[in-house]
Amino acid sequence: MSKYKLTYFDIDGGRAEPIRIAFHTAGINFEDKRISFPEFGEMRSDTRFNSVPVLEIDGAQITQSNAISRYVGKMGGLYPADDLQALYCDEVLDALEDISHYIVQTFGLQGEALQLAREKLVDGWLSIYLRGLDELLTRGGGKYFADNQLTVADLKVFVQTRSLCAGHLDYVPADIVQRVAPNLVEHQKRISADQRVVAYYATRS
Ligand SMILES: N[C@@H](CCC(=O)N[C@@H](CS)C(=O)NCC(=O)O)C(=O)O
Repeated sequence: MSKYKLTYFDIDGGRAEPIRIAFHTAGINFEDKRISFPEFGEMRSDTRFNSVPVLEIDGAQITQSNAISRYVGKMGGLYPADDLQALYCDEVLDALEDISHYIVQTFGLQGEALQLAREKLVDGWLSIYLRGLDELLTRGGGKYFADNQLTVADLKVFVQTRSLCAGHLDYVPADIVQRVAPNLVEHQKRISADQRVVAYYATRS
């Protein structure tokens, strides 16, 4: 059996969270290495692309959260075997990466510059992507994004919408998902109640 070590920030969210849930669902033991921001600063240059998450498989470093999600998702029955459904799943995963990219562009800004950038984000890319994801959920049948069952795409959307609804970002109203993509709020509730997700968070409390 391979040895897995996943390194990411010590938050119950972000790019590593769907991978952690998928590992747990797959019943695969992994070292959940959680680092502080100063610790990241110290190890940053040792990672392949100066970023996390990093998955080590028997000591060999793998990067790119979506690729890792697919890999672990396959082992946990959370990735479609059908090619078209896999494409649907991948489309969602990559759209979420785009959202992260636009959000990260506002990090480090302060004061009025932050407010302006966040308001532009809310009216622009964030609304466009939330609306698009709402449509993709409808395409998937309304409950899940692909395969008519829980996949890593659902986990990644759930992690993002949960964060938005928690109001973690200044100047991004906590009701943006409700206003722009109400189906995603229902989706978030559905995924958070999924027994595999509940079982994972039971290990965190
Ligand atoms: N495409 C990469 C992006 C990784 C990434 O940007 N990670 C952020 C944390 S969520 C990071 O480590 N950023 C480091 C930095 O900007 O210095 C992935 O999906 O894993």
